Amino acid sequence: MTSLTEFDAKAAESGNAATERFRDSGKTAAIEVPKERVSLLANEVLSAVYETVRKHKVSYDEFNALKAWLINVGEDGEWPLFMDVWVEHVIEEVSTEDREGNKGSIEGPYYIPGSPELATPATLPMREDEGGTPLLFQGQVRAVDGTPLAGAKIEIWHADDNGFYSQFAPGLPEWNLRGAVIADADGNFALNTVQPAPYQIPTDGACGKLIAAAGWHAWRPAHLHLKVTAPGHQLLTAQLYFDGDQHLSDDIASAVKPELVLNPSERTDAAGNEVTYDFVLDAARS
Ligand code: MBD
Ligand code: FE
Repeated sequence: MTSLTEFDAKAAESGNAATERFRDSGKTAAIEVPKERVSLLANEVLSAVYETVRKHKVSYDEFNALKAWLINVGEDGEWPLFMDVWVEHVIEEVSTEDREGNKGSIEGPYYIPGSPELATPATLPMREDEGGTPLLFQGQVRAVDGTPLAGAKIEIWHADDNGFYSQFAPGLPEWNLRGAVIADADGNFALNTVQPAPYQIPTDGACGKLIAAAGWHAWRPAHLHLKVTAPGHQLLTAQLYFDGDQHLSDDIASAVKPELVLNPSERTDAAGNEVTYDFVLDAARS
């Protein structure tokens, strides 16, 4: 048997891996949504559906196509992908609208907690021949009042130069391009990685079918995912993008904000690019 590479990735496999991860994450364990709230939200969403059906006289063929497609979303394990691509951005928006510090962005389906902790200056775990332009990413983590946050943790994960995430495509080392950098006593951090490439969400599953059937595209701009934490402060979940990327203005996941776009410059002391970006964390809600 030949061993699989990342290029053998299948939507249903990455989808099912994301579904398993979500089930195991404990995110739903303690949630009890009050009956009144469930009724209110379910009624409003269904009313919006009825309105669309009446307005556009949705046919039985269209109704059945939708039913079949919804069944496939589940079979392909793509509910996490669907929810994160088409819904999470507005949840993120309303959840963080009172923040004074850093803008954030959506988590997406491919976060894995517990990545290796690395002292600054750090290099993310990567293969010897990892593709992509080397990137030195550095900055400082501060509170809203400017106080440096010593020992802040910067978790980072991103796709490789071919658009694949470790643990969601075969053949990649377990923690490839995933790590948790601990800032120094002045809140400063530096980490070495490679610049990711623009990324297409899986096209061979149910979400890809919707995209093709609607004549959309599947692209997200190249992005780094981050979670920044420090004691007494709110978790910042963010993504950082790259100036000049052709998908900044038409991200399929609607997750780009102007404050999150990096503009790296070429290094003069080594190969690759470098960029500085500081994180400002809001105090924990009291
Ligand atoms: C991704 O890499 C991603 O960041 C999001 C939001 C959805 C699908 C794949
Ligand atoms: Fe991503």
